[in-house]
Amino acid sequence: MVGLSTLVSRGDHRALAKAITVVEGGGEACRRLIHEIYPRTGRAFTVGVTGPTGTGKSTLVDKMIEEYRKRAQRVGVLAIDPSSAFTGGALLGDRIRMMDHSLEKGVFIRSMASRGDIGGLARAARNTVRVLDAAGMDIIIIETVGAGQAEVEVASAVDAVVVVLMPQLGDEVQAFKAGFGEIGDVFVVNKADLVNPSKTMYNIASGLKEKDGWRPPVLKTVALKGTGVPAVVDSLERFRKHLDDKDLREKRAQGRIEQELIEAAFSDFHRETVDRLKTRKEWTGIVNQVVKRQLDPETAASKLVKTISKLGD
Ligand SMILES: Nc1nc2c(ncn2[C@@H]2O[C@H](COP(=O)(O)OP(=O)(O)OP(=O)(O)O)[C@@H](O)[C@H]2O)c(=O)[nH]1
Ligand SMILES: [Mg+2]
Repeated sequence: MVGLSTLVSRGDHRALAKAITVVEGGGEACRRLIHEIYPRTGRAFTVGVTGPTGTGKSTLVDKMIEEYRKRAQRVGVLAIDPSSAFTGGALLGDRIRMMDHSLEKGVFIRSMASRGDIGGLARAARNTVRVLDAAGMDIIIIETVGAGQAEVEVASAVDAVVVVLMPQLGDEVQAFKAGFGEIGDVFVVNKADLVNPSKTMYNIASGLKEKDGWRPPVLKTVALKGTGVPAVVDSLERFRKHLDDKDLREKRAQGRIEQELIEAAFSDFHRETVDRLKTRKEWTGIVNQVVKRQLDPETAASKLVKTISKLGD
């Protein structure tokens, strides 16, 4: 029987969907899969697309897929849904809107629910990127909403970040100041058909700083019609070249691998330790003592640290 990882590297869509489910589930099955595919990753260019709700990210991603297909690139997309139930409708809309491409061999689209577990989500997202990378996708796009910790984490897991805003939202520049300015490599002011975007573009550009010799461009688009989208893709290609020319890709990867390993190791350590701790009689004893007020929680915690450090023996 042909293994899942082999099917993934052949770009088999059903195998891809299955592999991503494995990765989402985590644990031993995920570890085995990543172990097998990791040597075949590292080729894809990964792009995060983020910004406030409703600025047109999904519409833009859809048009970016089209543009990349014209350039004979294979594209994988991971849409991270906000956990909020209010967006159920928009979520479905996203799926339908992006569906146009999903039957095509060179495009694979998947969405993932954020479930409020940021660490787990970032880990699943990183591993999903690896699966798509091993499957031969040239470009991998991750769409996230907002400037919260999840976005910052996901943003730190990709090669390039596109921040999508729209003109005169009123507080878009404020939202921008609240964190988007730091994470973007390319800025897009979408819905340029509704309001003249010049002022917004100027405000954004004047707040940006050059980073490692790259000044993030500010572009305008009408994603609905595809206007300006080739220029977004051109900018991403230029940014990719900039990263390669200056050997920045490895340097940036180093930082995010460090972060990933620390998070993954501590998360696994935490889970395993809790499981083991709960099998010990000291655990029940200490809990009971605190319940009966024979022991205070602070002293109990320090006793547990000692118990935990002996677990490894
Ligand atoms: N007028 C105009 N409307 C647009 C444009 N791009 C997107 N829209 C519309 O804006 C709405 C939101 O677009 P989406 O692509 O779903 O936006 P999003 O940023 O992905 O939204 P969330 O994922 O919910 O944050 C939809 O009704 C789109 O049709 C544009 O360039 N011009
Ligand atoms: Mg969207």
